[in-house]
Amino acid sequence: MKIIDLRSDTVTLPTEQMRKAMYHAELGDDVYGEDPSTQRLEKMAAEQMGKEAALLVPSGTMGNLICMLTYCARGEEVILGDASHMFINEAGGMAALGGIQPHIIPNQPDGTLRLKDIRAAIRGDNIHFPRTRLICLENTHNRCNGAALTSRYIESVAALAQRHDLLLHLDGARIFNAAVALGVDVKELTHSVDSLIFCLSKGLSSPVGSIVCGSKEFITRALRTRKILGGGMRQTGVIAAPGTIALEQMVDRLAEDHINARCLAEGIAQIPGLSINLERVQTNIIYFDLVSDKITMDVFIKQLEKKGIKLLATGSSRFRLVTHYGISSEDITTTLTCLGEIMRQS
Ligand code: TLP
Repeated sequence: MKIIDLRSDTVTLPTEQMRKAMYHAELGDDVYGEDPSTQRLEKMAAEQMGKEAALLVPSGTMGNLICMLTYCARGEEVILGDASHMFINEAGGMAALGGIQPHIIPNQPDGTLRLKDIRAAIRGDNIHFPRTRLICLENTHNRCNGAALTSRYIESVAALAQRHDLLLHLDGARIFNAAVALGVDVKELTHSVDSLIFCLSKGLSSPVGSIVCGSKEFITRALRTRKILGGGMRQTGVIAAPGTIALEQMVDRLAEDHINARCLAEGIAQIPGLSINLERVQTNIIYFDLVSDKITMDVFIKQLEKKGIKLLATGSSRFRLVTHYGISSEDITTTLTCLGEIMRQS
């Protein structure tokens, strides 16, 4: 039985060409700055993002943490969304390791933070207050239905940050999904931020790695922070080589994942007992609710598993499905058939 794994785009396996590239990668010790494959990838990533420099790191979580620790001293504050991955899903790293205080404000359903909420969260100059250092955005927004933030919105936050002498960081784990969905060059979404991370290991299907991008000066400091966290790796060419292929070959095809997500969402909307807001479906992440009282979440999950379908429970009645390179349009049809059967029989 084929397993249709819709839990996340992190489950994607490297392509044949990526595996070959890993085998043949030109290698050196990256802590000495001598791994040619890594240097190639970092140069390409910086160019694509329109930044001066880039740094390969083991994961998106470490990339975000490196940026927070590089920017902020202990007791300083970061403004970010209450539904952001950095706040909810990164094990409180900035507080645990950096003594950095997250100042959360509500994420709107479209993933944005309201400018007036950001403004109100910026601390005044008063010895009683922590010093606000930075604002963080997330694009696409994982918990807000994979919403893509527009360049216009990001620029408005950047202008606000500048006016208050603050920095702007972007958790762009899925920034290419945003660019493809909005039909813009990715640089349009990154030019106004001071730093960003993006992941090679999600929709782009590379096995390991994320990239931090920013100014040369910032990346030089981030290199030291990466070392502190134990993220200085040696023959990183084995992960950089497939990462280069990810950037060269796997970006445009994200559009297929978005089409599959849309088909899946439209099918789910037709199934009695399941509820989905179609207006929110923009990229490869969809959320739906089980609204029938005839079947429990546990039974629903078990029955799907028996049919080879995996999904992620994210709330008391809520599920997340993510389309990716390992999911075909036939898999979408199969998933919808199975969902329909389970709900009919319950
Ligand atoms: N997200 C994972 C899980 O951690 C939830 C997923 O399956 O979606 N930023 C965003 C917006 C992310 O969605 C993720 C991973 C990260 C950062 C962290 O990346 P990794 O997993 O490489 O540490």
